[in-house]
Amino acid sequence: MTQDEPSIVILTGAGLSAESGLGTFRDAGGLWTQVRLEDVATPEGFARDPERVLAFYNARRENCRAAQPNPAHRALARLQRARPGAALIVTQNVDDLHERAGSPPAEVLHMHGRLDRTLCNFCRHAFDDDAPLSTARGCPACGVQALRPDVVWFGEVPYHLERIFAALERCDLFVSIGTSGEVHPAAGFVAHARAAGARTLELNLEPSAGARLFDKAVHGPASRIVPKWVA
Ligand code: BJW
Repeated sequence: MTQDEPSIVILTGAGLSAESGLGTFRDAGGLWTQVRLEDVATPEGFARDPERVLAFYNARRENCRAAQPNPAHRALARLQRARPGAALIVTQNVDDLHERAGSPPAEVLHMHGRLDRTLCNFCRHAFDDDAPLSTARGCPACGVQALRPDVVWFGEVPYHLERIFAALERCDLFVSIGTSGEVHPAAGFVAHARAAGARTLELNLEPSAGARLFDKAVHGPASRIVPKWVA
């Protein structure tokens, strides 16, 4: 294994940022119990009512800016800084709390995109920008008024999949933190890593949908169990 080939792949989900005040999706009181995901997190929902979708994400952007990394984000950043190139974070989270906790940006792959980036739904130009979105704003590249947050909705293809699957096939250890294991393709990563020979560990509040595929599990709040695992 060369230095730039990670030996640990860490998949993170909404549970990691829950104690930073950002809501999860499927827990009691989670986002998908408050709004219909078909309305706000699909290309069809955006086509039907773009103003509604943009208002939903403008509010999420504000919440994200106000949130702070918690001890679990900081512990993962310490691990990465202690072992440069050895631990790759693959996050489903669209917040930037890994980076703000000190994780090297090149070692964090945002497979479901980022709230602080904007995408033109017409020409696919993507750029750093978290100013409020509206249907009146035009794309800086093509001028068309079709801007949206650069996040991956249901039915769209997640980012960085080639690099992620290559890392899963080479890693010695796969760790899943704060994710329900309900959403594909991320839900299949544990089986993929395991089939390629990795040990597997789940750190979550409760057993996830894929719980039987993990060699070991620790249940509890991320801010407690992640620093303990890293130490
Ligand atoms: C704590 C905690 C604490 C709480 N400490 N833990 C039928 C079968 C299989 C697949 C499909 C199917 N029908 C359709 C599909 C595909 C679909 C899919 O998976 N659907 C399922 C729902 C069935 N997937 C897609 O469409 C994806 N694209 C795709 O498949 O493309 C095709 C393709 C793939 C590969 C190659 C080529 C083509 C895209 C999925 C996009 C998901 N987007 C969202 C929204 C992003 C933008 C936004 O934020 O608004 O991503 S949905 C939402 O779910 C978000 C999350 O990243 C994602 C995962 O959620 P996560 O992180 O797991 O959160 P929760 O809430 O579910 O779980 C939190 C967990 O934390 C819980 O277990 C808690 O207990 C725990 N927890 N507090 C520790 N303090």
